[in-house]
Amino acid sequence: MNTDIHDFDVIKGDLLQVNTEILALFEKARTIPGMSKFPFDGWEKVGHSIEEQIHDDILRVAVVGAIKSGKSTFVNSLLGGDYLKRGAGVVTSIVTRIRKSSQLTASLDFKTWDDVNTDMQQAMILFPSLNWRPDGGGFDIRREEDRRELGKALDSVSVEKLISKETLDVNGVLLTSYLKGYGRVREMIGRSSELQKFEKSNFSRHKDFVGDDSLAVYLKDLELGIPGGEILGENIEIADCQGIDSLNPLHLAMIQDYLLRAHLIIYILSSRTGIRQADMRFLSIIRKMGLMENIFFVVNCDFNEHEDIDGLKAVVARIREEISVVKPGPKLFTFSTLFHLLDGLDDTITRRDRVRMEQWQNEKEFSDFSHSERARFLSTFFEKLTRDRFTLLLKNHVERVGIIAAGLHDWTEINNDILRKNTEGAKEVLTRIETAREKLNQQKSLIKNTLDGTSQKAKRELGRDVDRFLDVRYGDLAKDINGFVKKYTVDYSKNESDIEEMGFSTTLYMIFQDFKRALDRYMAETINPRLIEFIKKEEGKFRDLLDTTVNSYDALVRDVLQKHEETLKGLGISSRSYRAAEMHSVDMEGLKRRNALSAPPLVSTFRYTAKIRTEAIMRRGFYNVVKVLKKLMKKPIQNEQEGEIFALKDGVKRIKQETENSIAFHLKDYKENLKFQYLYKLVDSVSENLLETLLDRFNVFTTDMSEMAGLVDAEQSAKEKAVEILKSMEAGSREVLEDISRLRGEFES
Ligand SMILES: Nc1nc2c(ncn2[C@@H]2O[C@H](COP(=O)(O)OP(=O)(O)OP(=O)(O)O)[C@@H](O)[C@H]2O)c(=O)[nH]1
Ligand SMILES: [Mg+2]
Repeated sequence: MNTDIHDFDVIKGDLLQVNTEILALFEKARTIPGMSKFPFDGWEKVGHSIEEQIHDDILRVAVVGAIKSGKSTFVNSLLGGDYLKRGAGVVTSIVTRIRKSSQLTASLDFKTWDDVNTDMQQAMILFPSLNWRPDGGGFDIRREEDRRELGKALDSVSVEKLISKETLDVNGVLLTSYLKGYGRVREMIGRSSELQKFEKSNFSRHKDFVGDDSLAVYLKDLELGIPGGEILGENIEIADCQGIDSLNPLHLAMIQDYLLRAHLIIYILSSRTGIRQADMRFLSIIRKMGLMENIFFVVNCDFNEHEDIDGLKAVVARIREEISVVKPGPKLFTFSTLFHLLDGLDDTITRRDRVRMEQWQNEKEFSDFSHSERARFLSTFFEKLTRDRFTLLLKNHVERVGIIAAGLHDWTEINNDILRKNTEGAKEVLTRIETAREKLNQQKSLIKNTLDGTSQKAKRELGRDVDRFLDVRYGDLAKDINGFVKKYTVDYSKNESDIEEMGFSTTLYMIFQDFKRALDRYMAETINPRLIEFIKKEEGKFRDLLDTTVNSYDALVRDVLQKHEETLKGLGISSRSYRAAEMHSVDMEGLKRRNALSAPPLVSTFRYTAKIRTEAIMRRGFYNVVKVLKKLMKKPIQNEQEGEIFALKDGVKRIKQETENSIAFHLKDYKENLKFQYLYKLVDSVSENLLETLLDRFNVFTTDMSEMAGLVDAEQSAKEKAVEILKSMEAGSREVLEDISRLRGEFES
């Protein structure tokens, strides 16, 4: 197969053309005299939906890697322009998705006020000096009083103090960012649509949003439409993901969610740092998620960092060796993303960059190497992408269109044969066909019923597995998470000085933050990959069941059709050119993509904190309790802290209890969503599709022939007109069949 980048677009165009021609043939059938009931409703619908799917279906390419490894620069160099913000913020971050579009467009999707408030409330759990809500009502950033109180609370605990505790307090920064950006986004959120677009010359204004934490924190999603240049093809989405060693495990989960829907991964490394621990951690997560099949590695090299080309090659060799541990025989390429980006920018480049550029250009050895490596990357990568787009996005449609065209062709032949007979003969044949048709319809419902039975069985089995795996008490995941919570230990020795310095509630808050961070990380790095592994296993189980089902049904359908054809032959209807095409296994991935079916987001596994009740941990009048405790203790208390440490331990116990409860609540939620929002829907849509495809082949024989009976009696001129139309339809469908067989050829090799 020739894998020119543009081949995909050409074949896609051809397929669309063929589909249009078939739709036109249906239109033609409408003009047959006396044809009041249209026999091709079903096929026509399929034709239209195929058209839609061919346009909308998309393959996703995820660009990932450690922080500041040059991901955004890489994507820009691929697109040939400085479209993405380079060196964006750290605290908030979203996956930036890029698609081809007729003009530059940045679509910013804002969180709703509900999202924002929920987000903030979660961050406020145990936040010191925030037990001020007398009515316990929810925080609402739109209320001035709430903003003022939060501002005061933030000031009073002094975020700097928290930051100075080495662990940058994510929540503090998050809350501060929300408050800071409120004035500027107030107008934009809450409009009927939360989507804000920056188009054409305004396009680059989106960078102000992405680059400013206090604005970016309000974003839910960002999609860029780029006219594309030579690289960005149709039906592709490229996603620039944030650096994975960010402080926030939630961001890792967001990337995991994208990776699950992605088809190809490009992993960017920096030659300056080589493989870091964060890389190894992330790569092993990718492996655990079962996503190592389609991964490309790009070592982003900085010419200035290496003595000479041999020095660089030595670094790359070491990187290759290290990657091989998790991915043997990695596809690895080494070039400077910034060099190629600047190289492609021409006049828009700054003076400083130009100087840098020219210096790099003069380093012949480096720049030659980089050029050849980039070329090698582009050809390998696009060959893979083009090939995959053929097989994943088009192949199934070609098959389906083929079945429809063959059916249509047969229909015209059958009717032609009937009309050619004398009136008596034709009527006789039509009656016999009608009887055969009824039999066929019975077989059809039989197939439908058994298939329904199969999908019920699948649901029962999958449901049972899910219930077991995600059981909140005895399930594997629950046991492990609770084990983690129980084993988590706090070193109280350093807390004495903390209490003295920051007060009791701030200290407890800090302990909670450390605990939450550790647990979140455990969820993202250990629990989520296992969850994915499980879901994949269940999908595989379903697929196996399907394969057996498809095979046996396919045999059944062929058998029935063959018998029917023999009946027709006995009636003097010429034998068919059409042979029921072999059924291919169900395109489950395609159905998932097109119906937007995906497992409940992993990001949601972090929502457990939403259920943690601050008041259950920080009881009202807590300090009084401490005093009571002090009094109750037999020996006189040595110092203030002793009692407070005791109270702290009590607080930690409560934190753990609350966490376990909320995790149980959350797992139950996830379990139900996994079944009802994903697996069962998947079973339904796959069975529906399977039935449709199986029955496509019956269609030609089960269309209502009563119209034809009318025609047989019609005047000679009407009959002649009908025959003429049928003839031209037959010729048209034959041509279409030839086109399709040529298209099929494109997929082979
Ligand atoms: N000197 C030098 N700078 C580079 C090179 N590659 C990228 N940069 C710069 O490094 C900065 C970070 O690069 P980005 O492309 O934003 O990195 P990133 O991986 O997208 O970063 P995050 O998204 O924040 O994780 C940008 O200002 C780039 O211009 C290089 O080879 N040499
Ligand atoms: Mg970036």
